[in-house]
Amino acid sequence: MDTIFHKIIRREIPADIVFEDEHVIAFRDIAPQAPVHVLFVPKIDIATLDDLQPSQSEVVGHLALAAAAYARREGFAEDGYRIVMNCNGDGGQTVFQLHLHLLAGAPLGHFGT
Ligand code: DGP
Repeated sequence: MDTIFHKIIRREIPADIVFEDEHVIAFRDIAPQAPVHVLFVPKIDIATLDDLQPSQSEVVGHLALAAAAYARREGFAEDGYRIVMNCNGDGGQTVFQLHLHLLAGAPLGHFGT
Protein backbone atom coordinates (compact mmCIF):
# COMPACT_ATOMS: atom_id res chain seq x y z
CA MET A 1 0.00 0.00 0.00
CA ASP A 2 1.20 3.47 -0.78
CA THR A 3 -0.98 6.49 -0.10
CA ILE A 4 -0.29 10.14 0.60
CA PHE A 5 -0.37 9.25 4.31
CA HIS A 6 2.40 6.66 3.84
CA LYS A 7 4.48 9.39 2.19
CA ILE A 8 3.86 11.63 5.23
CA ILE A 9 4.87 8.79 7.58
CA ARG A 10 8.10 8.35 5.56
CA ARG A 11 8.67 12.16 5.56
CA GLU A 12 8.61 12.20 1.75
CA ILE A 13 6.06 15.02 1.74
CA PRO A 14 5.65 17.68 4.41
CA ALA A 15 2.88 17.76 6.98
CA ASP A 16 2.20 19.64 10.20
CA ILE A 17 2.83 16.69 12.52
CA VAL A 18 1.44 17.24 16.03
CA PHE A 19 2.03 13.79 17.59
CA GLU A 20 3.90 10.59 16.85
CA ASP A 21 4.70 7.36 18.68
CA GLU A 22 5.53 3.82 17.61
CA HIS A 23 1.94 3.08 16.54
CA VAL A 24 0.41 6.37 15.39
CA ILE A 25 1.21 9.59 13.55
CA ALA A 26 -1.06 12.65 13.78
CA PHE A 27 -0.98 15.73 11.56
CA ARG A 28 -3.25 18.63 10.63
CA ASP A 29 -5.72 18.03 7.82
CA ILE A 30 -4.83 19.97 4.67
CA ALA A 31 -8.48 21.05 4.24
CA PRO A 32 -9.72 21.64 7.79
CA GLN A 33 -13.45 21.30 8.44
CA ALA A 34 -13.22 22.82 11.94
CA PRO A 35 -10.80 25.17 13.78
CA VAL A 36 -8.96 22.03 14.95
CA HIS A 37 -8.84 19.18 12.42
CA VAL A 38 -6.18 16.55 13.02
CA LEU A 39 -5.83 13.13 11.38
CA PHE A 40 -4.62 10.14 13.44
CA VAL A 41 -3.13 7.44 11.23
CA PRO A 42 -1.80 4.01 12.23
CA LYS A 43 1.64 3.04 10.99
CA ILE A 44 0.43 -0.45 10.11
CA ASP A 45 -1.14 -0.84 6.63
CA ILE A 46 -4.95 -1.07 6.88
CA ALA A 47 -6.92 0.44 4.00
CA THR A 48 -10.34 0.88 5.59
CA LEU A 49 -12.25 0.08 8.75
CA ASP A 50 -13.82 -2.75 6.75
CA ASP A 51 -10.35 -4.33 6.45
CA LEU A 52 -9.64 -4.23 10.20
CA GLN A 53 -9.20 -7.78 11.55
CA PRO A 54 -10.35 -8.86 15.03
CA SER A 55 -6.68 -9.39 15.92
CA GLN A 56 -6.03 -5.72 15.08
CA SER A 57 -8.60 -4.19 17.45
CA GLU A 58 -5.84 -2.45 19.40
CA VAL A 59 -5.09 -0.33 16.31
CA VAL A 60 -8.34 1.61 16.75
CA GLY A 61 -7.66 1.82 20.47
CA HIS A 62 -4.30 3.43 19.80
CA LEU A 63 -5.90 5.99 17.47
CA ALA A 64 -8.68 6.86 19.91
CA LEU A 65 -6.37 7.11 22.92
CA ALA A 66 -3.90 9.28 20.99
CA ALA A 67 -6.73 11.60 19.95
CA ALA A 68 -8.07 11.83 23.51
CA ALA A 69 -4.59 12.53 24.89
CA TYR A 70 -4.06 15.23 22.26
CA ALA A 71 -7.38 16.86 23.20
CA ARG A 72 -6.38 16.93 26.88
CA ARG A 73 -2.89 18.21 26.03
CA GLU A 74 -4.28 21.03 23.89
CA GLY A 75 -6.89 21.94 26.50
CA PHE A 76 -10.15 21.35 24.63
CA ALA A 77 -11.15 17.95 26.05
CA GLU A 78 -13.67 19.47 28.46
CA ASP A 79 -15.22 21.71 25.80
CA GLY A 80 -15.51 18.63 23.63
CA TYR A 81 -14.65 17.28 20.24
CA ARG A 82 -15.75 14.80 17.58
CA ILE A 83 -13.96 11.81 16.11
CA VAL A 84 -14.98 10.46 12.70
CA MET A 85 -13.83 7.54 10.61
CA ASN A 86 -15.02 7.47 7.01
CA CYS A 87 -15.27 4.08 5.29
CA ASN A 88 -15.32 3.57 1.52
CA GLY A 89 -17.23 5.59 -1.06
CA ASP A 90 -20.53 6.37 0.60
CA GLY A 91 -18.67 7.13 3.83
CA GLY A 92 -16.66 9.77 1.99
CA GLN A 93 -13.27 8.06 2.35
CA THR A 94 -10.74 9.47 -0.12
CA VAL A 95 -7.42 8.24 1.31
CA PHE A 96 -7.27 4.46 1.62
CA GLN A 97 -5.16 4.16 4.74
CA LEU A 98 -7.22 3.92 7.93
CA HIS A 99 -7.46 7.24 9.77
CA LEU A 100 -9.45 8.98 12.45
CA HIS A 101 -10.50 12.63 12.13
CA LEU A 102 -10.44 14.75 15.29
CA LEU A 103 -12.60 17.88 14.94
CA ALA A 104 -12.79 20.56 17.62
CA GLY A 105 -12.56 24.23 18.44
CA ALA A 106 -16.20 25.20 17.88
CA PRO A 107 -19.67 23.76 18.55
CA LEU A 108 -20.06 21.21 15.79
CA GLY A 109 -23.82 20.67 15.93
CA HIS A 110 -25.61 17.40 15.45
CA PHE A 111 -25.63 15.60 12.16
CA GLY A 112 -28.65 13.88 10.76
CA THR A 113 -30.80 16.83 11.80
P1 DGP B 1 -11.17 10.93 4.18
O1 DGP B 1 -12.17 11.67 3.38
O2 DGP B 1 -11.76 10.41 5.50
O3 DGP B 1 -10.41 9.87 3.42
O4 DGP B 1 -10.13 12.03 4.66
C1 DGP B 1 -8.93 12.29 4.04
C2 DGP B 1 -8.46 13.62 4.55
O5 DGP B 1 -7.09 13.74 4.22
C3 DGP B 1 -9.16 14.83 3.96
O6 DGP B 1 -9.86 15.50 5.00
C4 DGP B 1 -8.07 15.69 3.39
C5 DGP B 1 -6.82 15.10 3.98
N1 DGP B 1 -5.67 15.12 3.10
C6 DGP B 1 -5.61 14.69 1.81
N2 DGP B 1 -4.38 14.84 1.32
C7 DGP B 1 -3.63 15.40 2.32
C8 DGP B 1 -2.27 15.80 2.41
O7 DGP B 1 -1.47 15.68 1.48
N3 DGP B 1 -1.87 16.34 3.59
C9 DGP B 1 -2.73 16.47 4.67
N4 DGP B 1 -2.23 17.00 5.78
N5 DGP B 1 -4.02 16.09 4.61
C10 DGP B 1 -4.46 15.57 3.45
